[in-house]
Amino acid sequence: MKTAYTCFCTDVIHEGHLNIIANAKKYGRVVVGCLSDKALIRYNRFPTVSQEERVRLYRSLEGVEEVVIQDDMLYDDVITLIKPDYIVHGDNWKDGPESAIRNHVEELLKNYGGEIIDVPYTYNEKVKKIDMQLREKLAMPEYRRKRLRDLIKMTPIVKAMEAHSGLTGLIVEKTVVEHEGKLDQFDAMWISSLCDSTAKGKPDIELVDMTSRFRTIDDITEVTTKPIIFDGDTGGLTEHFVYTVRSLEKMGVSAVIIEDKKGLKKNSLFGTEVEQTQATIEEMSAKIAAGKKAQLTDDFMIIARIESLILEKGMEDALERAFAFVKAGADGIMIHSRKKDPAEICEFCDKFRAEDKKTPIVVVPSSFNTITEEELASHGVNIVIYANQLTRSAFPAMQKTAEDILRYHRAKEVDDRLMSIKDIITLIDEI
Ligand code: SPV
Ligand code: MG
Repeated sequence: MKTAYTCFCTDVIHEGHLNIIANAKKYGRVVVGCLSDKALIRYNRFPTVSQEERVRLYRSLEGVEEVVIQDDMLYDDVITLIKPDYIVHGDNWKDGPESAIRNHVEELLKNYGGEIIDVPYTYNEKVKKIDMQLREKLAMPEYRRKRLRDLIKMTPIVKAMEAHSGLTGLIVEKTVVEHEGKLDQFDAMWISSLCDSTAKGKPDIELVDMTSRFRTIDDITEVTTKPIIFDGDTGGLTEHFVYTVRSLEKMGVSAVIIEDKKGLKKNSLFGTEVEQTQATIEEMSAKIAAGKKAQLTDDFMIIARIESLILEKGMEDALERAFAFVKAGADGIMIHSRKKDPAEICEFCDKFRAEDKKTPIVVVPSSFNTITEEELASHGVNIVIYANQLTRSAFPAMQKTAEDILRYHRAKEVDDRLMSIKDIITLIDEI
């Protein structure tokens, strides 16, 4: 008897999946692969049910004889293991980034005469609605909030990209690339004080008030599902910070990062070029402890950001603060640096990890941008934040367009580098 294999990465079975099984059955014994959590989060949307539940769900389907775990979005391992005669898939993988996976499967099957069966993709109102319902579930505060803690467990390094508007939120939500045969996407969003302020034409000095910052969160949560890490600046007065924690939890934000500075906060990338005052260990610890006491859910994280390297106070000071802030209740440590060389960040991470194996470490490699995610993970980093790159790429593009229209007294010269009218009007999904 021949074997027909199909890989599922869904939490809900609809007629499209049943159609795949029915087609696979025509070719042989049906084996379904359950894409593992680890692979799923790179490839598809975040799961709303556990890997074990997905296996149980697929096993319960009529016509399915066996369910195996597929641990990688590429099929190498699973093909070696079961040598299926047929790989059955919706024909939607013929286009877009997924086509790289199809091409790879085609090569693997050539080795022993296996065949791909592309089944016409089922897309109707009912399937569309199920898809929308799943998205809505993920966007709910209680799902979104806990997703960051889940991701830290699921992936070697969580990748967060800045968002400061609905549109940038959509870019972080939807951008998927294919590179060396694998798909990848961002895991989370960073609501940067720098970019949120800049988008409003204001300096990054805690001038944009919390109500306005919350409005930005609302704009983003309206159109996305990915978890949010909020840049809480200094956290403000402890008496205010406790209210901020409650509001953020309620909105479904996963984490707030507060930095150990007081008085007039300036952006860290100014370093010692401007006057900035570091809070004492006692002051910052009291703020963290008050925030943790105010927090109502188990999901939310308060992450302490250490500015000792930025303010040139030395490695020992940074480490002393890190251990003290964890003791005060911090759920994670962000260590910042504005050096181009990542050496001091790596040294901090190695020394911190020597004593604390589990508290998540967060870094923001804006200046030390040569280090790769893999290298950061090897030093024990759990979250990498790309804090401002979307803003920094959009700004010069807009400025040049404005200049060129002024220069040429018409828009023709800039048109080639603009998104087409058709693309811009279809960019936002209709309900
Ligand atoms: C931000 O993005 O606002 C940050 C990170 O706080 S940094 O600008 O590097 O200080
Ligand atoms: Mg900031």
